[in-house]
Amino acid sequence: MDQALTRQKIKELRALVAESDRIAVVLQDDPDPDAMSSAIALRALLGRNKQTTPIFAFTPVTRPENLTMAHLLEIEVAPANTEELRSYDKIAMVDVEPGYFGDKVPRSDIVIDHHPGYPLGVSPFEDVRVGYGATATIMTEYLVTAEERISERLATALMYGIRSDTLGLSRRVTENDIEAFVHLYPLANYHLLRQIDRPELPIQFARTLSRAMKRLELRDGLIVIYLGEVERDDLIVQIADFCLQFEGVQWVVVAGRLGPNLVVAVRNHGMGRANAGELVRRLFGDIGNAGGHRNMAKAIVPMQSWNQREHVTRAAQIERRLRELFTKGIIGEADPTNGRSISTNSRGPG
Ligand SMILES: [Mn+2]
Repeated sequence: MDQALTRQKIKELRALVAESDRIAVVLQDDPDPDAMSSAIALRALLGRNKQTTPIFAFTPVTRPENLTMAHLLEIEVAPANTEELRSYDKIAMVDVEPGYFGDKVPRSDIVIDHHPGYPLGVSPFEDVRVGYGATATIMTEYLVTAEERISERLATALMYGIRSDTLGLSRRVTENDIEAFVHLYPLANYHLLRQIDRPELPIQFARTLSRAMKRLELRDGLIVIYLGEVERDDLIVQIADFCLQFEGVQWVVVAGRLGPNLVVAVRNHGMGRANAGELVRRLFGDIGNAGGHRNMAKAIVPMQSWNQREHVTRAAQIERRLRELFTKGIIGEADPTNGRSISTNSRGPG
């Protein structure tokens, strides 16, 4: 950690903010743990509370783990509105940059982020550390350097933020992220972390799951399951993670119908060239939202668009067709000469 730089930044930040300023912290849509934890860390660093420094986002938190986190750690994210934001003395952005919002956010005074690809020199205070795995790491460095007390709640939030942005310290993680994580470790509350990690499954889901497990078939290292109608997105994701644990499994595709959409979660063990994110973009980019990383990806396709392209609607047919698509897709991925890469403007998870 570069303490001299961080110390300088803290000085700049504190000089910019007047005691009487009302500050709005604006987060990316559907805020994630890194964003939420960074927001409450900024508040702590500036010695503020939720009245003087509220947190906003244009769309609410939706992922169940993130909702659980917000609930257990008492992080309130209010709906943002351009007009209302104008009334604040300062606008801060953490884990996101002005370019993300376009005209929706009237001004930006403070930007702390780790995402690449945005122009600098837009806001009076900027600290963008593109190499970092999480904004929560930057915020932890601020708090440590400023010798601020890190409460149990804040430590738990920041640790969860770092962990979720780096997939448990396995993706895009730097020494700095690990150092911050280790610092937070003794301060965090493990009981709360466990509660955030393992959201309860609805009891009626047991039946859906048992039907799916009965059909489970491993072919070419690939498991494909279509769950039919599910009530929550994370049920699809949890089953995908679960199936990846079976012996001999290299790829898992779990899909379900959530409201009007077909949601497809993809996992792999990351061997060879195969890239889950590229694969879902290639398979579903034309009819829905698809993206992700090497080892995990997701597609959300309106059922109507799926029907128009695939002409299959019965559960067994959907499962069969998904297997066909992915079997072909994975074999295609393994052949480097066939590796088309399609660009996308989706940020993907994280
Ligand atoms: Mn982040």
